[in-house]
Amino acid sequence: MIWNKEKEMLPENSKKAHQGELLKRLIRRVYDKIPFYQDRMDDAGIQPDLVSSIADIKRLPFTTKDDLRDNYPFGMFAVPMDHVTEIHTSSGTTGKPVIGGYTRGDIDVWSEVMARCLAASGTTEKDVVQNAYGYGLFTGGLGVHYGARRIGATVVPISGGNTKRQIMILQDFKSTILTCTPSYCLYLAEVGEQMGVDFSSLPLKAGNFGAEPWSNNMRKEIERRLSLLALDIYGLTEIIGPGVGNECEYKCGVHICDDHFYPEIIDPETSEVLPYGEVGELVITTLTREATPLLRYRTRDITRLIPGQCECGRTSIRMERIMGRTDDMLIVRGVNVFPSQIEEVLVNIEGVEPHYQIVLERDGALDELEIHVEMNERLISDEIKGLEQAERKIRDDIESMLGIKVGVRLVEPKTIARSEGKAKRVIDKRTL
Ligand code: DLL
Repeated sequence: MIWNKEKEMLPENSKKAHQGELLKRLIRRVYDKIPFYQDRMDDAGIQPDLVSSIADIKRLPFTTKDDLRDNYPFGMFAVPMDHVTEIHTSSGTTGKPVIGGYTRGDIDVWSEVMARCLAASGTTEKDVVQNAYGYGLFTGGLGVHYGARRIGATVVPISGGNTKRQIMILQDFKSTILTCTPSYCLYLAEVGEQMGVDFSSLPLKAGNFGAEPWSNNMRKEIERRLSLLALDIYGLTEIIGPGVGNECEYKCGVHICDDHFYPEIIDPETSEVLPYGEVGELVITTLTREATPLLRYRTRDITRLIPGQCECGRTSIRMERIMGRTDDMLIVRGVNVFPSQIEEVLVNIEGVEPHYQIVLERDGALDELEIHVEMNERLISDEIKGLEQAERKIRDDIESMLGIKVGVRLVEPKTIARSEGKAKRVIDKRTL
């Protein structure tokens, strides 16, 4: 379902003109209100009236996570504090968090883009949204909350965790939409199955899953085990939170709400803008954000923009599901490895669960990569031969994909720590 046909199906030319107008206003605003941007632009000799169309965006400076840290906590705010109605932070666990400020207008935009995302997975005012993203400083909980309210659906603000209770509420409240991280969703499936729940008999029909990388195979697994339509939702605190974009029912990329968030792809090494279709780092400009506007923010997320029109009728630009982050990418014996590649293989293998961890160690000069993956109950009761076969298959498939030797260790069911939010997939014990 398309929530806002006028905005989501804007013809190409009108969209470009609209984006250009917003960019002109944005530049003026950040130059006048944020000393950081004024200095940056003065240093680069950029006048705020330089922009005449969206194509001029290429001439503007980038903003990095370090810039935000240097201006922590409120140095990047473009409005006085009495206009800020809410503050959120990124879910990062190390160092100072990254801050997002919201005016009333920002919350209004957030509600609008989140309504688009939830509607894309079929949410209407008749639905019951079980929102298992964490409430609090993390943007997941309240972002979904605002969108569901805008649609007029019934929100169940259960937040993350307390998994047995989640299953009970799912059954008793007849929740039709589930929102949480994909790893937590699989954990819900596991606990529900143990409790003897038949998900196919529940009214659950769809879910918006995101906040961490996941694969198409993991989608299939979630859809099979919970009997629902599983769509990818993307976002980050710095830009708005969840709601930057969502897949539609055609599952061919995340539609970015590009009347609010302007995306570009750059080469992370050279910062050069890459043409549509090429893989690189996603850069986003917040065209309408009032409290914490950002020019060309380097997200560190790796993806590509997908040219062409989607069958759903939306004209918004699509991006491939996030392949990893520039800072998540492991370099193992010189080869770039993304955890999502390993997950893609594991989900296709009989007898193992998509619960895994990648352990990196250094033996002398060589990196050793070992994948710990849980067996399911069936495999564990199998003969040694069955276990060896499963282990060999995983190793062969991963080695042929990555082109490097890896170790595989099958571990007992339910021994890999479950997460209520974002899963921790990599344990890097190398001291470099
Ligand atoms: O994770 C916002 C969010 C909440 C998105 C709920 C979707 C659903 P942060 O904590 O600031 O915000 O983390 C942002 O998470 O830069 C990506 O690396 C990653 N991420 C978010 N969505 C996806 C996704 C929220 N669908 C960081 N696929 C981003 C892969 C994702 N990675």
